[in-house]
Order: sequence, then C-alpha cells, then structure tokens
Amino acid sequence: MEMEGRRREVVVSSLQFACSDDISSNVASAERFPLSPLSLPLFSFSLLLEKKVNFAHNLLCRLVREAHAKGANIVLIQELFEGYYFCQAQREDYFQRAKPYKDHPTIARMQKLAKELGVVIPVSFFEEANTAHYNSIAIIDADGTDLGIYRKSHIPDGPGYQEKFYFNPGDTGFKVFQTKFAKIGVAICWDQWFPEAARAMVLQGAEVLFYPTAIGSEPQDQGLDSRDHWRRVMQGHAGANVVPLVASNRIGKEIIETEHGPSQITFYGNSFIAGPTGEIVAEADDKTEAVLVAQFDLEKIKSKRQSWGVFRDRRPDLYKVLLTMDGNL
Ligand code: PUT
Repeated sequence: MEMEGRRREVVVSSLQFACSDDISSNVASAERFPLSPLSLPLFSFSLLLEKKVNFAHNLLCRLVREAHAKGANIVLIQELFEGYYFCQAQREDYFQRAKPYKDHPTIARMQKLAKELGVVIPVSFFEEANTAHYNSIAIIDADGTDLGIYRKSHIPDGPGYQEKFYFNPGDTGFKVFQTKFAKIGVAICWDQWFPEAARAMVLQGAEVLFYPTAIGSEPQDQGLDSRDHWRRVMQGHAGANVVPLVASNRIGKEIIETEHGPSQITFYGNSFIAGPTGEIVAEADDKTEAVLVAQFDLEKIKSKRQSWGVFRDRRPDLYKVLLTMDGNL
C-alpha cells in the first residue's frame, strides 16, 4: 500500500557530445561567446581576432544551459571532456594536460556557470598532485561551491584504454556529496563495472549515482561491442541499490598518434538515465549529441528502498571474502 508522503523532486541530466582536442584555448572565451543566435556576430568577430576558440567548451556551456532550460538540477558531463581521450596512447607529452586541482581553470569556469544557473555540475579533469596524477572529478554545488573531489579508484589498462600509464589509483575512497538537491555518489568510468563501488556509495547515503565515462570501440578487436554489457551492468547497480543512476559517455571518432602509429576509437555514446529498478527512462543513441533529463521523487524512492529490504537483509559479516583478491580468507 502506498501512503501519501513528502515529495522531493530532482531533475537529473546527462550530456553527450563529441569532444574536440583544442585544449590550448581558454575556458573564458567559451563563456564570453556562448553560441546563441544573438551572440553569433560577436562569436564570428572573436574567431577573426583570436583564431582559436575552444569549441568544446562553447558546446559544453551551450549543452549545460540547454539542460538547465529543460529543468535540470544536476548535470553530468562525460569523463575528461576537456579534450580527446588521450589514454589511447602512452605519450609523455600528454602529461602536460594535467593540472593541479587548486585554481583549475575549467573547474573555476564551471563554478561560475553552476552558480549562474543554480545547477550542480560534477567536473571531470586530469589532476596533477605533485608527483602523482589522478583521474579526478570535482563536485560543484548549485551555488558554485566546490564540495571536493573524488579520484577514480579502478584504473583500466589494455589496448586503447591505457590509463595506468597516466593515473595513480585514486586514494579518496568512494564518496558521497551533499548537494543542494540530493546526496550524490559519483564514480568514474571503469568504476562502473564494480558493484562494490556502487554499494559503497549507497551505503554512505547516495540517493543518485553518477558515472561520467569514455568508452567505445576496442582497437584490438573491431568485432567487440561492449555497449549492451556496459549498460546492463550499471542498470544492475541501480536495481540492486534501488537508486536512480546517470551515465554520460562521449560520441565521435578520435584518432591519436601513438608510439605504434595512429590509433582510433569510435566512442559509442548510449548515455542513459536509469530508474531505481534499473529501468531505462532516458537514453541517447551512438551518434547524436544529446541532453537527457529525467525527474525522480527521492522521498518516494527512499521509501521503496526501505521497504524492499535489500539493505535490511544485508550480511556484512559474511562478506569478508570481498576484501581478498583471490577469494581465500
Ligand atoms: N573506459 C575504460 C573502458 C575499457 C574498455 N576496455
């Protein structure tokens, strides 16, 4: 029986777009020249003057604004959106793409945008921390406050996705962030394949899970398409934890010069939003720019989560084997 109760509505959004690799341009130009019909003459003039305008950031700002116009409270942008997914190659010059967390220009820019629009924005970035490097994400609250960072815990390695060359395994542990609209859990890409990470975030009170991603074709096997596997695994996290889940993945073909010649990945998008039983409530295709939105009543979902009993009936005393690598206690 459902009783009348409090409501706490939140609108979540997932962006999907193709990244450019014009990372040398500055974020400020993106904000000065947003791509709206009124600003097009100014934008053209800026092109003449500056030659280099960061289309990725212009696009990004436009898409965040579009999400806001659709009512979004929390907007997820894909993993490492500042440029191409450089982990296709092991190149020492790519370490120059890392920047310290403090005074990071893209985070600062997104803080301004978050405050202006009143939306929460997790900002994925390549972090330099003295001698360490992390695949990190800063959570920006709706008033522009930086709530802190999560550093990606599971670092993949393999053809096309050679992240271990660049990133230390994250040391923050799985985290939740109390934002204006919801307590959220944010993990990054490869983390999405690990149910332990999702469970850890929901145990700490996450009401919605967010996964920015960069995944597509596998350079070593043109016949391998992981998109359905990718989606079903995360749908399982949503259903098993009775929480909505938001995934954002890039689209587009990216060709990068590697130590073995050119390598390419076609990113398959398929960004989606799942409801608390794992059902897909919004989805994008593999080629089209998208701004997905979905609305959830977090109080209603909390009530379902409580009554379904999957947290009541947990047996942590029997889960010690999960703390081993080989299953031997
Ligand atoms: N983003 C990492 C994906 C790895 C696919 N093999």
